[in-house]
Amino acid sequence: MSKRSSAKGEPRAANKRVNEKEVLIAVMGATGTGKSTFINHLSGAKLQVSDGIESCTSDVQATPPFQMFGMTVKLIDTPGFDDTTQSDAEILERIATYLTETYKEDVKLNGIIYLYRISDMRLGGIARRNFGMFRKLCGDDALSNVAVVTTMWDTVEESMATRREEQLKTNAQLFAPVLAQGAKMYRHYGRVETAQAVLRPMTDMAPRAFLIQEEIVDEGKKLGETAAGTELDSKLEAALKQQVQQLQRAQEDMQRAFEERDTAMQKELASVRTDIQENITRIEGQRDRLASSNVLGDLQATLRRVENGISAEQTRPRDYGRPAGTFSDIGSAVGGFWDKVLRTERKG
Ligand SMILES: Nc1nc2c(ncn2[C@@H]2O[C@H](COP(=O)(O)OP(=O)(O)O)[C@@H](O)[C@H]2O)c(=O)[nH]1
Ligand SMILES: [Mg+2]
Repeated sequence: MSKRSSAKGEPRAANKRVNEKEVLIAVMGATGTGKSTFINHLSGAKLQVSDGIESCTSDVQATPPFQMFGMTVKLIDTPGFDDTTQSDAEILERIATYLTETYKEDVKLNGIIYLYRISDMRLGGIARRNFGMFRKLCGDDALSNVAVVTTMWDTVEESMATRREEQLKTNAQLFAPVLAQGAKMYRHYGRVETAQAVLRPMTDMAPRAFLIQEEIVDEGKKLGETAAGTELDSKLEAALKQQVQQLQRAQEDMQRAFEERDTAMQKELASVRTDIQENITRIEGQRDRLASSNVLGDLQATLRRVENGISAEQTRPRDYGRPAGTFSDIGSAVGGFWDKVLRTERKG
C-alpha cells in the first residue's frame, strides 16, 4: 500500500515524478512540547523557539523544502490549542485555513507528528484538551500516518520516564486508542537521529487527508460544523455555563450586600462581576467567530480531484454525527439565563 506507484508497475518516469513530489509533514502538539525545536533540528530552519512561557508560533508555517533520505521534505509548524496570545477558535481557524487551502491544491500530508512532553507528570487538562482537538482535526483514517513522539527525555530520570511512557501508551484518554488504530509511538532524545527515525517511515507512506479537510472541502461543512469545531464549541459552551453560574452567584451576593448596606462588599462584587462579564464576552466572541468562520471548501477543487482519479475510497462522504444542539439553541438557552440575571439585577 505504501509503495503504490511501484506496486502498480508504473514506468520509471512516473516514479521519478512521484519522488520529486514534496513530502509534507505536519507537527502538532501543545505549546512548549518542542515542536519548533524538533523542526529546526531536522530541517536546519530557524523557526523561533519559545522561552517556555510565551508561545511564539502563532501561525501555521512551513519550512523551506529540504533534502532528506533523497527526498524533498517540508515540515509544517503549528500553534498549540493553549496559545498565550490567541484564542482556541483563532487557532482552529488558522490550522483549518492552512489545511483547506493545501487540500484544495490536492496536497495531502504524508505524515502527522504529535509531540508530547514525557516530563508532563499529570494528565493535565491542557494536555488532554489539546490532544482531543488533534483527534477531531485528524479523524480516524489518517491515524496510520500519525507518530506520537515524546520529548524532553533529558529532563526526567530514565526509569521514571519509561514508566510514564507505558502509562501514556495504555491511557484510554490519550494514546491507547490511536495506537490501536495504527499510530506509532517514538522517543525523541533531542538528537537528529531520533528525529529522523520518526520521519523516515513517513516519507514512504501514502498521503492521507485530515478529517477536517474532507469535511470542509469535500462535504462543504462550515468550520463550526466540523468535528473539531463542534468539540471546541462544546468546550466553550461548558465554560460559558460556568461563568454564567458564577455571575448568578455574584448577583445573589450583591443582593445581600445591598440589603445589608455593605458598600465595601458591593464595590468588591461589582469588580468581580465585571471580570466575569468580560470572560463571558470573550467566550461568546470565540463562539461567534467559530460559528461565522468562512473557511470554505471549493466544489471545483473537489471535482478536479475526483477527475484526477483519486479513488472513491479516499473521498467518500461520511457521517460524523451532527452537533447535539445548534448554536441558536445554546444561544437562546443562555439568553434565557441572562434575562433572569438581568431581571434580578433590576430588582436589586
Ligand atoms: N530540556 C529540553 N528542552 C527542550 C527540548 N526540546 C525543546 N526544548 C525547549 O523547550 C522550550 C519550548 O520549545 P519550542 O520548540 O519552542 O516548543 P513549541 O512551543 O512546541 O514550538 C524551548 O525553551 C526549547 O529550547 C528537549 O528535548 N529537552
Ligand atoms: Mg513553536
